[in-house]
Amino acid sequence: MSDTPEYTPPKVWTWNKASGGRFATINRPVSGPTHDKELPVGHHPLQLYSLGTPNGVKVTIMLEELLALGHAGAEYDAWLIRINEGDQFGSGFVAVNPNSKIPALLDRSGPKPIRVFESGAILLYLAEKFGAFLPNDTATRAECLSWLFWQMGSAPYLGGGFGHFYAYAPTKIEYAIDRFAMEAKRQLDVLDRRLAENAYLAGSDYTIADIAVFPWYGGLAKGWLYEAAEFLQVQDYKHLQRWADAIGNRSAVQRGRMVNRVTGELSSQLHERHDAADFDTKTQDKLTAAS
Ligand SMILES: N[C@@H](CCC(=O)N[C@@H](CS)C(=O)NCC(=O)O)C(=O)O
Repeated sequence: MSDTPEYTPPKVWTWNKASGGRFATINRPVSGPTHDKELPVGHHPLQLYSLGTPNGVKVTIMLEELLALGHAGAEYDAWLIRINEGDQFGSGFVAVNPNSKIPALLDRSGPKPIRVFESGAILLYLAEKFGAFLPNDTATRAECLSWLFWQMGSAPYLGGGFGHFYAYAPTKIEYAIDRFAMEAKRQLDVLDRRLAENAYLAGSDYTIADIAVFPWYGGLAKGWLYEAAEFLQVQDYKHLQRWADAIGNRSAVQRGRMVNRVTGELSSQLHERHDAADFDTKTQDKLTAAS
């Protein structure tokens, strides 16, 4: 066991602002806006307010996939919400997502704007709106929705549990890391077994279930999250690796991963996306850097 000193919780919890950890400055025990700030609005039917984290990337991948299929109505403006600077607590953002978390979508294509928050709800909304990446057949649709909701329920153990305690917490707590490493590996195994028998999560077709799961578990398998590839021995999940490679090679996925991204190589960061041509500038940057 670790030698972390014993903590006895007080009778009543109070907010310790100096709790430390990577996100200590933005965490609060209350909701609602902290300041007045309107959100910018662009020309396209869909306005996305987001950041290139695994939850944000689900939506930009979906939008790029829809555009690649020829759905012009999926044209979007992607605005950057810098959560480390508290943009999610501006009044305009809170009006679109009362939960103050990215991603948040405003569909302005109809007579009245429609807000959608929670990445799983956004994927489902877009899939239904455009009739894409959601199977029609009852059994396959049920399988797709089951994996979509599996992702929504499971990823908090990976991000808020394993990722938090392994990479971000101010002290390394053996008990917490053990508990969540075990759960992360169990989840990887769940996916690996499913993908041993199916090309994609819902069966033979690529769906919103894959789009939801890829940024988290594909990212973990490819070593993009928490520098934990060796610790979790992700190379052992062979079927997950095969699936992550197949999805990661899709050009819409590669574009979606660049949008609202603020980390990694500069040439892979497209802070805001307002036009398909915005990616060309970035490709040009990459070529210039390579020459
Ligand atoms: N269940 C939500 C989770 C969204 C979420 O946790 N977003 C994080 C970034 S990945 C965020 O905005 N955090 C800001 C904060 O907690 O203040 C979803 O899938 O949309």
